[in-house]
Amino acid sequence: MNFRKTILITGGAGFIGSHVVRRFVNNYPDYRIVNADKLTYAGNLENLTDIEKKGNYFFEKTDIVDKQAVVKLFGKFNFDGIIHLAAESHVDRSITGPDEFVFTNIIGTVNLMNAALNSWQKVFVGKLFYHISTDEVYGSLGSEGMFTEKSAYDPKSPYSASKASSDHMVRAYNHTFGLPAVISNCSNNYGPNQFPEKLIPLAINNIKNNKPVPVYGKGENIRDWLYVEDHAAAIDLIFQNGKAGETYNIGGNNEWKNIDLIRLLCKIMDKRLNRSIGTSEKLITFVKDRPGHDLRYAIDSSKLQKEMGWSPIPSFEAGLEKTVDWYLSNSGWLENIISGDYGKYYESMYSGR
Ligand code: NAD
Ligand code: TDX
Repeated sequence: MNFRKTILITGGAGFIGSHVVRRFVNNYPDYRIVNADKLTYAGNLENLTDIEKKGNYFFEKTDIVDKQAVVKLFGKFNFDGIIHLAAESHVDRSITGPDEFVFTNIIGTVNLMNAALNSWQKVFVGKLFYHISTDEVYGSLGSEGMFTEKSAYDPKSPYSASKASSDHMVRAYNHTFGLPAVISNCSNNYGPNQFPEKLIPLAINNIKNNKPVPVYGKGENIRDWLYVEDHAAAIDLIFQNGKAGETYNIGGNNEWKNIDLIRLLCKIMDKRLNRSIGTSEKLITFVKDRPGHDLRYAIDSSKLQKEMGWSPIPSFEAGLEKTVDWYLSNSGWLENIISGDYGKYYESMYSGR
């Protein structure tokens, strides 16, 4: 088949990447979608079983830190667009082991941009390098205000510092070499297929198994939660309509204190597991805080809403219920993770906390 475009999606076996791959494979049958992923602990091809046999989907096991592997990948395919999601993504892991964050998030991004420049040879018509980033690059907010595209960068964790560095490199490549690049910075995602190191799936798994639900500090930190399919829809819009050199903020307009979110989740779990109301809440356990824990994130996504007509789903409770239902009816997916190295990770991160 003759494909109209060939698109590289990096990190497509991860949480957000798998939703982006699925959306593009299904919505654009005339695009060849190449998912390049190293399959780290967070990469899981089980996330894509429903589309893996489609004729426009291709998987390449690739480590983006390996320069030669990246050059080889770009030699094999002539990419028109790159949607770059591959990253080390968990803040707690960046505190216990920052090096991998520097390698993958910074060097990996530079390797991809060098390969794109080399492949496109200054003929940039119809080409785009789209870098997926996070609201954490802006640092932490007090009780007022929201991050806009103009907010100053002030990253506070090794994770956010590595993402901020990669954002700076993308802007520098755009400015210096003319690489047609866009960046989006998104708030906390939740939904099906999220690795259970992150707050919501970790809590769902622990509540289900009657284990303590660890809440850092007093549970007063605030995050702006966005359903993962809303992020994938925003990525699609920005990939099709975004202007090179621009940045777009993506957020749920949905701020929750961690403790209030966990209480809501406990109520939903009580209903779904036919437990009397209040049973799951008893599992909440306050534990030692994350070092340097950012207090509050909130994103102003009015630019994206105005320019591209994007908006997130209105009900967080409905999104959480869908998420809980997915985890409860995909217990095999969760078991496959829990039975691997996850036990060791959990022990090292939470015992004695
Ligand atoms: P994830 O950890 O679930 O998935 C990351 C994927 O990248 C995995 O499939 C992993 O195998 C792959 N990967 C890691 N290192 C690699 C390497 N060296 N080479 C090739 N592949 C590699 O992450 P996620 O939560 O889906 O996040 C995806 C992207 O979105 C990241 O860039 C992250 O910074 C960004 N982001 C995430 C959130 C969130 O709430 N999860 C919010 C905003 C932005
Ligand atoms: O066990 C926990 N207990 C707890 O209280 C965990 C894992 C987290 N928390 C807190 C820390 C945060 O305030 O819950 C909040 C959410 O934590 P995470 O799920 O680890 O997400 P966060 O640190 O906010 O970062 C996420 O959002 C931005 C993603 O992991 C990043 O990849 C993304 O860029």
